[in-house]
Amino acid sequence: MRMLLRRSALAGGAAIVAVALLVAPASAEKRSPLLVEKSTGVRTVKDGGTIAYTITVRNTGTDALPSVSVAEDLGEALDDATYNGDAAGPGAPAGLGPPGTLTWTFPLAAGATATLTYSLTTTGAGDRRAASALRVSAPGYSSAGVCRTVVPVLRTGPDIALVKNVSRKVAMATTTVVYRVLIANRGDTAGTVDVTDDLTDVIDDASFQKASSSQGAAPVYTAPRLTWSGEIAPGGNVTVTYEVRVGTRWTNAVLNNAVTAPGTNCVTGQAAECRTRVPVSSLRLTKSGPPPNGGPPGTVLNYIIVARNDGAYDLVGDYPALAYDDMSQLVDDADYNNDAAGGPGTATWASPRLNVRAELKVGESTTWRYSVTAKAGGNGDFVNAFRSATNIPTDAPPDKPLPAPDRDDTADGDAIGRCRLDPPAPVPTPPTPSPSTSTTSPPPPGPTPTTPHGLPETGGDGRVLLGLLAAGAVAALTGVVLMAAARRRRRQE
Ligand SMILES: [Ca+2]
Ligand SMILES: [Ca+2]
Ligand SMILES: [Ca+2]
Repeated sequence: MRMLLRRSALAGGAAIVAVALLVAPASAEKRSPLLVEKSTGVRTVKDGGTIAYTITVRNTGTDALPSVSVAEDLGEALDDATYNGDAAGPGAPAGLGPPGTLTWTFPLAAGATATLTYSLTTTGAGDRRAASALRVSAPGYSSAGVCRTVVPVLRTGPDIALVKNVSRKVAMATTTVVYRVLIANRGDTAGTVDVTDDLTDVIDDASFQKASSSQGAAPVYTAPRLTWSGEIAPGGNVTVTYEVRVGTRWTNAVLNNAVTAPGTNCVTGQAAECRTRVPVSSLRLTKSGPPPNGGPPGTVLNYIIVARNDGAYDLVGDYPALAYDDMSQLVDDADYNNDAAGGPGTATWASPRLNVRAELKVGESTTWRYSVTAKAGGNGDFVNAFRSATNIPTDAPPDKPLPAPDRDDTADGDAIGRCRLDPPAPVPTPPTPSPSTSTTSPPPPGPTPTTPHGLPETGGDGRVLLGLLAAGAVAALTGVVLMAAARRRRRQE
């Protein structure tokens, strides 16, 4: 199958046409005669497989080109593959030149096509993207950009990947938190895996409860690590499940842990799919006030209530800090004076409760003072209690999926690129100061505009287009200068 990437050529062609219509300088109408196509032959390759490249360079012009240079930069492929020493075609190189580049140099007659080939064999090392970048140049023509191809290198053998999910976004005291580690083999042969979850930063706030696996051996918990080892058939998977229970006292109020397994996506456990973090929410309430025997009727009794977010979860938005001072056992002995003062947040009286609401980030607190006046007729117990009514999310975070396996249908798998050389870019001629050209700015100083080195295949169109527009602008200025010179000649005649 052959696919052509035409964007560069189309965008460049459109730009040239536009400039030509505006000023029509003769030098800008001449298009590059070189048509370059590159094929990798395959969209993907497996470990140990071969990528056979074919590059065709056709001189579509009417003049022979004495020297065409084709340089293929293998810098991003040699981490994944070895060069087979088989470059062929006119002017084929004897070997790789520094830095990992194959260069063919040859003459090309008008209408002729040169076919250049070489191959790589993948090693299973590297970043699994065999990328190569082609530049073509000829005297009088600068390279319009780079034909960059990327061939994904697929694994052979087992391909074991893990993902770990958890049952709660947020926990609180006594919450049971359930972890599920899915271990899947997407490869073409069975593979063994050793999975470890270090629970050091979990069991400082929670206690380990139990663990199980969907098949194979049972997980083993030896504090602080949970481990599971086993073989997984190609296409098979195992789920290891385990539970912890948050305590009522904790260290850093965060259940933070990661699975690790050599030879998988979780070698270090740093990838997001390998980790979970469950904050523990807590609102610590304190209260100071008079002794519970209160005082004789008419005595004013003062209270201070404080709510502090001492967990690791911000109590804001839909889940603010909520607490209430329950005076149901006090109102028979005293009247609330409707004088709550403090903050942040609000304190509102709804007999027999004083309700406190505040947005408290981790570490923040809200403080309120109020008073009651003792009265006769009660049972003499001046009892009230400050309690939390805070809600937290009880749902699970969205399940993370397994990371995508090496696939053969990614956009990066476009295996065939096409590029075309720039039209000739005339050397800018400094304008002669003259009234007839005074409305035009001088052309930019310096060398002929060229395309920046290292243009990627994707995202390069705009830069190529800019380069072409710059060349067109220079050409337009040259056209103005030529017309001015013609007018001067006519005046002199
Ligand atoms: Ca690579
Ligand atoms: Ca912890
Ligand atoms: Ca009472």
